[in-house]
Amino acid sequence: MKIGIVCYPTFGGSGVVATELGKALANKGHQVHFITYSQPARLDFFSENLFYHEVSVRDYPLFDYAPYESALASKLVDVVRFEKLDLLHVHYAIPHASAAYMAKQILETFNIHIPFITTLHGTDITLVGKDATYKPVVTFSINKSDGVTTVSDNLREETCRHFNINREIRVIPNFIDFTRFNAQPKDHFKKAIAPNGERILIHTSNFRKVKRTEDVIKTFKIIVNEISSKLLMVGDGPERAFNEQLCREMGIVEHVRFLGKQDAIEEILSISDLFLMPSETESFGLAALEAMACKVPIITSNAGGLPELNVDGFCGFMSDVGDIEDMAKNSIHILKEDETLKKFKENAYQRAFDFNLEKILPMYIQYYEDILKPK
Ligand code: GMT
Repeated sequence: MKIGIVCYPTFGGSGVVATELGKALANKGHQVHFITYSQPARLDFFSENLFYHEVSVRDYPLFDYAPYESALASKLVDVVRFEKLDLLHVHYAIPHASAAYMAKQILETFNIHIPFITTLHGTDITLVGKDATYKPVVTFSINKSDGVTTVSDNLREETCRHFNINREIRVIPNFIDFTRFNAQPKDHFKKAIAPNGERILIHTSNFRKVKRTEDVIKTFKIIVNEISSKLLMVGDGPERAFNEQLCREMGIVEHVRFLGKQDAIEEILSISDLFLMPSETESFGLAALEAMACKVPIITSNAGGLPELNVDGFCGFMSDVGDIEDMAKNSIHILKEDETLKKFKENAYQRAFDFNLEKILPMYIQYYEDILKPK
């Protein structure tokens, strides 16, 4: 198949899933064309089946806001016509689904019929999409997509609850590539971070309000009073400066390191003992799955789709949003005894296997084939 993938090319979860999916499809011999405004973060190597088409937005003094959606739709028309694509797969509804719909209508005038699939990832529904600013366009473009997937049952339910949806939505969860994400022996690195054998806790995110990074720090403060430990805060975003200040006020700076954005996240996960994700909402929780694949148990909230990933008491624990006392108590339970930690680490790895790329990729391929089948 010749597939066009549209996504946000950043470190965000939807961009990561779209890029990893494209890479996996290319490995299976499909031709994959990424169409976006800059090279996707994880597309940093050569493959004969992978192509990248940049959407450049022409600026003009009249524009306060350059019209990216129109530029994307025009680029889609161009790439579909000249690369003879079979299918478009757009990740994150806004503005990708409506741009794909527009491109599809334009291509009809050339007698080219191209189906498009929209994958909803989370905030395009739960935060941004349901806002009146975008809601009519999101509703329309979901209903006009030839196929729609969500990354969890919960996100499908949320989509149907908040939007007037008149079509079937298929659930295809996030996945993990074990050839990249696995526990690697990085003892020298562990020693540098935790020279006295401290337990290492980790949080990775884009430090937006929805991630409740403040809860990570407050939970850690309770833990460090009881267990000798270090906290790694990986990523960057609007809450980071405030979080650093909070650590100073709480007197825990020497136990917390803010590492900023990191490419080789699997190496940092490999030295970690516990992953914290207290999110306000989380449609799936890809970052937690990446941790589990590296044998790191998870402490999460029970929001959104997290109960579809975290098996309470097996690979980690879940608490109500904001219940930092409970999160700290559960963390201490996992971290206190070596034997308990070892068991949770193995269980985390085992649970991650349910989302192995090799198992989830065929679901996407099957869906593409279903959509392409003549009706
Ligand atoms: O929340 C993020 O980090 C980014 C966001 C996105 O759409 O780029 O992530 C969402 O999509 C991921 C991949 O499908 C999911 O694993 C995340 O749970 C989801 N984030 C939220 O729902 C807050």
